[in-house]
Amino acid sequence: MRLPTSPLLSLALLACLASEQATARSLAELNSRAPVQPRRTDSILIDPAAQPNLPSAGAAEKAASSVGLNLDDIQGDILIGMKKKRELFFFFSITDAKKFKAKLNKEILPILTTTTQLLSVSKQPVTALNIAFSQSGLTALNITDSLGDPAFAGGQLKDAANLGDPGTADWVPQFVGTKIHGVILFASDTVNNCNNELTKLKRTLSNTIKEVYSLQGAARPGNQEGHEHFGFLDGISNPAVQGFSTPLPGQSVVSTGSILVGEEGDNLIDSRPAWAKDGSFLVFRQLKQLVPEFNKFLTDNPIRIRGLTPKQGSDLLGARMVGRWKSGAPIELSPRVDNPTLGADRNRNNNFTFAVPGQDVANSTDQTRCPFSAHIRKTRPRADLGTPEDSAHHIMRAGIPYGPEVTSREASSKKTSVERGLAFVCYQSNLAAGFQFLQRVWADNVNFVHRGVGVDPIIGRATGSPANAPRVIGGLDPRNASRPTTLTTDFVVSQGGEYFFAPSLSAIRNTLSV
Ligand code: N7H
Repeated sequence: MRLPTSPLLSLALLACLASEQATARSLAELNSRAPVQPRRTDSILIDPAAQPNLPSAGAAEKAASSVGLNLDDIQGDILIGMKKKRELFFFFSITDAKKFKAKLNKEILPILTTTTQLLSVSKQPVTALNIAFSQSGLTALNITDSLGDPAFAGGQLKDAANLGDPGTADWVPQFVGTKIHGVILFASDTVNNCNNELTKLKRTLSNTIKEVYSLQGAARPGNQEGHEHFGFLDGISNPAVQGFSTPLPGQSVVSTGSILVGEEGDNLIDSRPAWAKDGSFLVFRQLKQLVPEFNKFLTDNPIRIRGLTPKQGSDLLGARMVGRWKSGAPIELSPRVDNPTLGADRNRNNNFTFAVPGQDVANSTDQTRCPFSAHIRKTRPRADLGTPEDSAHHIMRAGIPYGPEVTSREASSKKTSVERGLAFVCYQSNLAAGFQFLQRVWADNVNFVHRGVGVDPIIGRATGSPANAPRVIGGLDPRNASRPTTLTTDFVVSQGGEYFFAPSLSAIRNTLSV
């Protein structure tokens, strides 16, 4: 090739050639690395109108930088909430720690999904992947630092009685013992994607781990998307986390450190090992739900109020047990019939307290709108404990339903024959203030928020009581709040679980995998 005589032209041509060569080189490099993943056009996440929406990647980045939070270092599931379309939980034990650490560093770390990645569809991988370790898992990895959380250190099995579980006869056998060292979460829009990624991962980790157990979760189909198996819309009242999202009216606001260890607001910040920063304690509970039995109880015991049909009376009883209608509308704002427009309005569906104007909260006996025992009042009493609301016990719920829809045979026999329920997941920086507190101190306590109101009818059980022991619940009848209702079935049955710690990516890189 003849070179041009003009020095300017030759410079331009050389630059052009160099850039073409660079492009060719980078394409070749790209091709020699991982196969190009198909681009995602559809989100991994659901977005029901009633749930707080996620911030855009830009807004989250701006909020995060204002508090010095690095969303690229925080595993994606922690701040996202109950929004996955499909999620597979894979529980494993480590059989060769040295080889596992090498794989963790080289093969798993690069494919872990960060918070930033989940916030925009174009950055989402085909299947998102997160990892968390139990105390026995950290021990297997030779991590000797204490994370400063006794419940985590002891494991969930030790906590079973404390949480109100009537022994462990109903537990999935694999959760009994300390065999589970970790859990890998796969989230995608199809079960196939989750399974394909699991197959790849098992190949990658072969000879370093053993599969212990797995559970596939899925958002319910059609217009039940976002609803749990009893039919109620879920994930409405997760808190807004400072440095991440902007609160909606009435939404609780928590400090970054309520959810993330080592951040501002983590009350044990000084005693945490440095590497634990920006990790979070993950509670996993497999909670079986007896849906036909729950429905039968509602059908058999409608609240009889003039103007309501028996079906409406049954719906009202269910709504009073939960504190919200199936649409998500709070009964505090719509006390007699469902109001789907209110339920779907994220700007209004959290904007309430249970305070009655003119009544002293501490001595209030008024349950005409919402019973003291209702699930959402037990787990977030709002102004019942005074204002401003104490945010010490807020958690980030991130679970997903599992199991099939109720079959027509089950519906007609009013008996569960196929297991379904909630793969309950929540994140917090302190188990004793978060999940453990909500379950033990509030939901299972017959005297919270007032003496004798009974346990939470959805998840509450008096500690030490046998399975299906009668549970006497106050306040479910709005015409006569002192009339107790006795439940003789546990509609939610704990199948056990484990406590995990979901570390930051840098903790995995610099500490857990070396
Ligand atoms: Fe609950 N349910 O369908 O009845 N939950 N929950 N939960 N839950 C909530 O407000 C349910 C469980 C909390 O801030 C809603 O997002 C079921 C455990 C908290 O106002 C519904 C199961 C724990 C809140 C359900 C189950 C909690 C909450 C309303 C088990 C903790 C927010 C939707 C199978 C120990 C309260 C919403 C607030 C809300 C149901 C489990 C805690 C519909 C079926 C184990 C903190």
